[in-house]
Parts: sequence; C-alpha cells; structure tokens
Amino acid sequence: MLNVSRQSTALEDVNYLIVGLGLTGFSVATYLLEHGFRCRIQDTRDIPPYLGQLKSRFEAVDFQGGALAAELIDWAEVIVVSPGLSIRQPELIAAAAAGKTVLGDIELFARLVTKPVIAITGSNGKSTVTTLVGAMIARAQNKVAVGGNIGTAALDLLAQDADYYVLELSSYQLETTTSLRPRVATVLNLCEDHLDRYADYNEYIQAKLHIYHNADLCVSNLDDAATRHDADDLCFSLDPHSDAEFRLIENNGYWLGRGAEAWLKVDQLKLGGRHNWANCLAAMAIACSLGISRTAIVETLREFSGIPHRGQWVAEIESVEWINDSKATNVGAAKASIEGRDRPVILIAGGQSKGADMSVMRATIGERVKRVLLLGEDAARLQQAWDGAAEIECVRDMRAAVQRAHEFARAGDCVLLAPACASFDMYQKFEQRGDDFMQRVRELAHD
Ligand code: UMA
Ligand code: ADP
Repeated sequence: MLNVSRQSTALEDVNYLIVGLGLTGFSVATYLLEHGFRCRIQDTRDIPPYLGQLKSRFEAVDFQGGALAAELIDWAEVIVVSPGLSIRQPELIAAAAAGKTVLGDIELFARLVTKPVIAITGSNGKSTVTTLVGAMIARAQNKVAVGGNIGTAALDLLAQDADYYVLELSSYQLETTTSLRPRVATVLNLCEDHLDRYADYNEYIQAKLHIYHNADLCVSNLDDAATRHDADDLCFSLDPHSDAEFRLIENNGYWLGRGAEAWLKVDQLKLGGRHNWANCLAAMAIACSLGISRTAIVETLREFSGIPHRGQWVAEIESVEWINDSKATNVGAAKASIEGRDRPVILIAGGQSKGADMSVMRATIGERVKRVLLLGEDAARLQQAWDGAAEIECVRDMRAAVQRAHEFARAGDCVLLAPACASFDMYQKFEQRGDDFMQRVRELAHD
C-alpha cells in the first residue's frame, strides 16, 4: 500500500468525483489519492478495467458501480469525466447547471504542468506526428514526455522529469479543457468522425479548434482551410506552389522543405504515402518552432519507420502485399490509406461507422479498389454507400475476410485492412483488430 502524503499542488482542495475508471480514470484517481485529495469514483460497470489495480494500490477506495447516483453528484464539487463518456449526459448537464465544475484529465494536467506543452490534434495523423515530434526533441538531447490520447494518460507523464510534454489530444479531451496554454498547437486535418457523440460535424470541428485557445503558436494545414486559426499561423502544405513555410519542393522528385531549402527527398523516408509527407512537414514545423536543429529533424525523419497498425507491412505472399492499417478508423484515414498504395487494392473494411458519411470514399474505391470485403456492425451501411463502385461482399469475420481476399488477389495486388470504422463492435481496440488480421495472414503464409 502506498503512503499518502499531501504535497503542494496547483489543484483546489475540494471533493473530486471521478466518472469512469478506464486508463484515464485510473490515472486521475492515482494522482488525487497519492496527493491526499478527497475523491470518489464511479463507473457504469460493476468491475471496470482498473478497479483491481486501484484497490491493491490504495487501502480505502470509494468506488460505486452502476448508474451515476444523485448522491455522488451532490457530494462532488469537481467532476472529472473520462473521455469515453459524453459530457452531454443529462446528469452532467444538470450538475454543471447547478454550479459543479465538470472537466477532464487534460484540464487537471494543464493546471499542474510547469514545462512547455506541444498539443497535437486532427482527425488523422495525430499519433504519427506526436511520435515524430517526441523523437525529434529527444534527438536534440532534450528530455521529453509523450502521451495523451496516444496511450499514456496525461497525469502519469507528470512523474517524468521532462523539458517538454508532447500531447496527442482527442476532441473528447479538448472539450473538457480550458486552462491549457500550449507552446505550440496544431490541428493537422479534419474529416467527419465521432458524429455519434456530436450534434453535427461543425460541433466536432469546434471541439478540435479549441486546441488553439491560448496557444503561443498555431501550426495549421494550408491545404485544409478548416484547420486554420488566423493569418499568423505557421503553415505546412503538400502544394509546392503554396505560400506555406513548410511544403513540398519539386526538383527531380519531391522534397520536404522549408522556404526555398530542400531538406529531405521523400524517397528517403521509410514512411509511405502522401499523407505521411504532410505529417512529416507538420512535425518539421513544430520542431523548428521549438528551435530543434535541422540535423536532428532530418535524421529523425530518415530513420522513422512508423507505428504498428498504421500502414504496417505484414507479408508478401505469392507477390501479393498485405498491409495492416487497422488505425484507419474514419473515412479520411481510409481514403488516404488506399490512395497511398501503388498497387490495385483489395480492401477489408467495416466496424462502427460513427455516423460518418461513407460516400466520400466512393470515388477512391471506384478508382483504386478491385474488391471490398466488409465485416462488422455497419457492413450494410458501407455496402449501400459504395454500391456499384466496386465488387462488394459481406463476410462473417476477419478469418473469412482474409480467406476471401486470398482467393481474389492476383500477383501485384495489395490486400489492405483500412476499416474506415471503429473496432469496438468486434474487438476491444484497434490494435486487437490489427493483430487478428496479421495472425490470419501469417496462417495463410504457413499453409
Ligand atoms: N466506459 C463505460 N462506462 C464508464 C466509463 C467508460 O462503459 O463508466 C467505456 C466507454 O464508453 C469507452 C471505454 O469504456 O467505450 C473506455 O472509455 P474511457 O473513457 O475509460 O477510456 P480510457 O481507457 O480512459 O482511454 C482514453 C481514450 N479513450 C477514449 O477516448 C475512448 C484513449 O484513446 C486514450 O489513449 C486514453 O484515454 C489516455 O489518454 C483511445 C481512443 O480510442 C486510443 N481514442 C479515441 C480515438 O482516437 O478515436 C478518441
Ligand atoms: P491518429 O492518431 O490521428 O488516428 P495515426 O498517426 O495513428 O493518426 O494514423 C492513423 C491512420 O490515419 C494511418 O494509418 C493512415 O491510414 C491515416 N493517416 C495518417 N496520417 C494522415 C493524414 N495526414 N491524412 C489522412 N490520413 C492520415
């Protein structure tokens, strides 16, 4: 059991109610309990994922499973809501109206952090850019802590002695945050996502743009007007003719460049696809604004081979390439993923479409995809949206999808898992879906 001792902190000495005990709730509970604050914890599940760990760490944990009881809300002064839960549920709306403070873990982090924060959001490319920026800072011999939506809950980062904190932030995390003052903030790109949680696309965009609030510097995408903050933004662009400071330069092929300087030819990158060139330019802009040297930036870009489940090469079987892009969980990502392949594609897609308009992928499917294999909860919805653009077949599970893809694929094709959907209908998380795909492909290779 941990010895609890009150330490000086920037947080108020009030009653904290933690709503949700996933990764975020666990890190908030741990921080508050370790620092001697009064807190109670609630989760709709009787045995949420981190209850055992929390109980083994702290002697007295006040946990309640089931619906959010009025008694808990009455007791609370500050309610810390997990990102996986909507703050628009009636109990929380009523609590806020009654004067309770409703916030998320990033808001607590923002009140506590004393070092510069780099805040990264966007519909796609967040994890790639967050990882790249973290690696560039580290290569320049600075101490850096990387987390947020990418995996390590923000409050856990405070235990690390860092010169910079690089945070990947989701719209859910941004909408409960007001005190963050990022040294640099970026919205990388925007496309429809999470419309099951927002009234409409504009509400989702506004949640994302909130990242620019109080930022010292805003980095935006000149090719995507919706990401812009104002005329002072530091911009990146894939258009060699644009005014963006960080952009592609055309000179016997494409280069990543700054102003008129060509820094690195794109064929020296291990990362594939034009969308990743945009990610590299965004990371260059952020790192440069922090004073990281060109050498550290270019070396990092040259060495970076990507993160698992993002366009991950799995195998080449009978001259057919198999790629795992399980993290392509919305239309923008799946579209970029297909367009990034240089071979005809057999696409495995489906899952939870989160209310997005799937027809925006129709043209890309018509041009690049030979056959679509659909699985999961919204397979029929996707089939309707893409009907006539390619041959489409619904399959039972990943095993059947891989088997059917193997039967259809011809030498020179690429079988791509780019679901355009969340995985939660069939899997615990996108990594598990990607692992299932890779496992089935490896079984094929050994047949
Ligand atoms: N849940 C319940 N009852 C509860 C509380 C949660 O059923 O009382 C369910 C939620 O509906 C959700 C799941 O439990 O399906 C997890 O919710 P959570 O808020 O406990 O999530 P955490 O485990 O804290 O993880 C969150 C982020 N997850 C979400 O925002 C859904 C993680 O991002 C993030 O890595 C972590 O905090 C640390 O910051 C994951 C994610 O899917 C990768 N993010 C979304 C995305 O990228 O699209 C936004
Ligand atoms: P996020 O953290 O925003 O989900 P990732 O860096 O994990 O982003 O990439 C997830 C997937 O999104 C990738 O595998 C790719 O299919 C797609 N993607 C990555 N960067 C971009 C981009 N700049 N534009 C469009 N799609 C992208």
